[in-house]
Amino acid sequence: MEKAVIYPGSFDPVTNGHLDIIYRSANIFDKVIVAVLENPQKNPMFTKEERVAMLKDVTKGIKNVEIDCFSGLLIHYMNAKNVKIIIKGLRAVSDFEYEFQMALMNNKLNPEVETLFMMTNNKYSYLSSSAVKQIAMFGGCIKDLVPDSIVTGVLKKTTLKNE
Ligand code: COD
Repeated sequence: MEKAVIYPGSFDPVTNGHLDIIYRSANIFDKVIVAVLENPQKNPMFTKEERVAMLKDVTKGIKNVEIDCFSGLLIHYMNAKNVKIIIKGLRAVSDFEYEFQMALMNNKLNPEVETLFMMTNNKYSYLSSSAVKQIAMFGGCIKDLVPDSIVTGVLKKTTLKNE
C-alpha cells in the first residue's frame, strides 16, 4: 500500500527550511502532499495561488510531491484525501508546545491520524517565513533563505508592500 503523508502549512512564502523537510520526507514516503492553508482569518502576504505556484516551481524536480491547498480543519482534509500521517517540522522548543497541542487535538479528532515530527536541518533552525518577509521588506538579503527561483518574486511583493 502506498504510504502518503501530508505536510501542511501557510508557506507564506516557502523557505529553504520548508523545502528541506519536503525533500527529506519525499525520500522516506511514497508520496508527499504539501497542503497550503487558505485561512480567511489570516492576512497572508502571498495569495493562495501565489503560494501554490511557488511551491510547484521549487518542487518540480521531485516526482513524488504533490501541491494542493485546503481550508477549514486539517483533519477533514486528511479524511477527504484518505491520508493518516501528518508531517511537521520542528525548529526549537518554542515550536514544540504549539505543535504538541495540535498533534493531540488532531489525534483526538481522528485517532487514526498520527503526527510525525522531523527535526529541522541545523542550517535552517533560525529560518521562518515571517523572518524572510521582514528581511526583504527592509532591504536585507534573502538569497540563502528561500529557493533561488522565487527570490525575485518575493522581493517584488515585499517592495510593493513597503511602498
Ligand atoms: N525548519 C523546519 N521546519 C520548518 C521550518 C524550518 N526552518 N520553518 C517552518 N517549518 C515547519 C513548521 O514547524 C510547520 O510544521 C511547517 O513547516 C509549516 O510552517 P508554516 O509556518 O508555513 O505554517 P504554519 O505553522 O502557519 O501552519 C499551520 C497549519 C496550517 C498546519 C495549522 O494552522 C493548521 O493545520 N490549520 C488548519 C486548522 C486546523 O485543523 N486546526 C487544528 C485544530 S486545533
